[in-house]
Amino acid sequence: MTTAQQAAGSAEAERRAYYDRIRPLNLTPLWESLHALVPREPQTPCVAALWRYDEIRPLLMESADLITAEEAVRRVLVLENPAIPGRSSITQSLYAGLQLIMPGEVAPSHRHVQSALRFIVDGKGAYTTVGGERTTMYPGDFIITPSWAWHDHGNEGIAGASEPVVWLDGLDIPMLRFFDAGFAENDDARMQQVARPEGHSLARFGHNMVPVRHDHVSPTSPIFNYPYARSRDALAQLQRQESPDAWLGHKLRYVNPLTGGSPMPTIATNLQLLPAGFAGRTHRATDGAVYSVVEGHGTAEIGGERFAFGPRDTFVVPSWAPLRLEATAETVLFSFSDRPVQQAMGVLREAFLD
Ligand code: 1HN
Repeated sequence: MTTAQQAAGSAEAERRAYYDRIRPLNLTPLWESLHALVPREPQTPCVAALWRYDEIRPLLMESADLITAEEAVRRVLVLENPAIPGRSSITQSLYAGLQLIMPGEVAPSHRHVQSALRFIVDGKGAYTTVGGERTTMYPGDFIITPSWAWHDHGNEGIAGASEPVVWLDGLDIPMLRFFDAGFAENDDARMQQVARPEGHSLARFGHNMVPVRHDHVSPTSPIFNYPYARSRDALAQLQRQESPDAWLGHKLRYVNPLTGGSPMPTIATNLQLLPAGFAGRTHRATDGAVYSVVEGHGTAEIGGERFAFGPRDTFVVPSWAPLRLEATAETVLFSFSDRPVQQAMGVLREAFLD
């Protein structure tokens, strides 16, 4: 060993001894962790992953034999990012799960400060009641439960149909946990009293008009069901009328009609159409995103790894991972992310590559 090596070794030993002495006082040296705390670019622990609905559906149905919706409160299989198991998180900031409600079941009324979205994946005949208004849920509908709004779900069937209904839940649970700002309570009644007719909020706010003398702007959209039929029509018309964006295809974001911002303060949502044969360019953004495939088939290349997708599959794109989308058949994708929070903080970055 050279003299220089000996000197470095004893300096290191001195430092370790010093760290040992300050640890009991709850002190730690920044210079040992500075680079990890302030990375040159995002260093997410999360990985890309895809959940195949064909594989999950039988397991979801099996869960109905194990527990009722009422006993479970919410019968959900949580989609966990494989790199951070045990945290009920699909990204660092977002929760996702697939919820099942069988014919005749009720998921009892409660409320919490976490905001929730439902994206209907499979089956019809279920409803959700949010703040006293009920809406029937159809595949592809995007539905909101605002922070602190009472909500219960049920499945009474419709038009002779009586079938299991499955939706993708997206919540800002990890964000609320981060802030230690969570509150929740159960309702006295199992189901809410319905206070307004079905379709009321869509009639008032869903046609590029708002009621005169309605001056209460809340951070959550007053529309709580954005029906698939309408969003899908818009995409179909755009496809006939303009060429697709080279990175995103035809992509629309859902808006709160009173603000033009995202429907929920913490979560942005989008619906995009990729024409058959679409071969997109690569893009990335600091908001990791969760995708639910509504229609079509294709490939998501995420950080160089290829995931083949089909209807009802879910996949997650980690923060800053390069994403390239291809569609073999005409494809419709729903997606959500924490974009509004990053925008409020002024830290959102995205790059369109290739
Ligand atoms: C919740 O209230 C629902 O209301 C779904 O359907 C998933 C996950 C964690 C906490 C509350 C729902 C949830 C949840």
